[in-house]
Amino acid sequence: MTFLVVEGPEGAGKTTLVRWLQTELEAAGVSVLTVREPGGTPVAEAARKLALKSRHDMALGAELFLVLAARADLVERVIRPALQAGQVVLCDRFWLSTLAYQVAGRGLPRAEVDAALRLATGGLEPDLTIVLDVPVTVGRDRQRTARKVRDRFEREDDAFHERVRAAYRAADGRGVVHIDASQSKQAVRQAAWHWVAQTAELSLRGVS
Ligand code: T5A
Repeated sequence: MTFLVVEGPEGAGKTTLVRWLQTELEAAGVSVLTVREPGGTPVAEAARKLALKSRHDMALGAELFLVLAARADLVERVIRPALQAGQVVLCDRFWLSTLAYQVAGRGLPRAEVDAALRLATGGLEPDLTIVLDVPVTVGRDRQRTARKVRDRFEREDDAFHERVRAAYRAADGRGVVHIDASQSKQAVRQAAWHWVAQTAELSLRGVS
């Protein structure tokens, strides 16, 4: 039972790293389930569409509860069953995204969001959270080069994204590690694999 999360600001390379980790873990004989947030169930995908693509203005609380509705459904219907079945779960974004975007970015109050997060996840915490760090301009350039269609968050100004980045850089606590993602993909993979291998090993020892 190992729950791994990759986090970081826009264009940090999360999805690229998650795909690579999945391939490497599978090559090592590990059964892996990969998910991304928000999304991963029909309800969560519907909430994602509203939160990211809606053309209508929305209350900040509405945005928060859309991402939390997605998370609640994903945790209960996909992540917990997979962990209970002994799979490693690899998740592209999780609760730290909510603290970075809805608390630091949007300015919602931390204590209330923490309480709502606990309700949405039932207290589930990752064993490892890899936080990728890149300067805002580097992440945005990467998105432009990848010709990504901009969503509601990506259309926010640099000040918003600097607050998001600062929140990620300040993140600490159980299982949180930071990697300089302005390095080459190869260097990022090497650093990430170090932590993933260590965490999976510890967890395997724990259940044997
Ligand atoms: N959100 C989400 C909230 O507000 N609250 C929440 O609680 C949650 C869960 C999700 C949005 O939802 C918000 C935050 C987000 O705005 P998304 O599209 O799923 O949106 O996530 P994004 O972070 O926007 O995805 P991106 O694709 O922009 O960023 P990634 O995944 O970090 O970057 P990736 O891997 O796609 O790479 C981008 C480009 O960079 C290259 C890749 O090849 C690719 O072309 N690249 C590198 N280039 C050079 N060096 C490296 N080391 C590189 N790594 C990758």
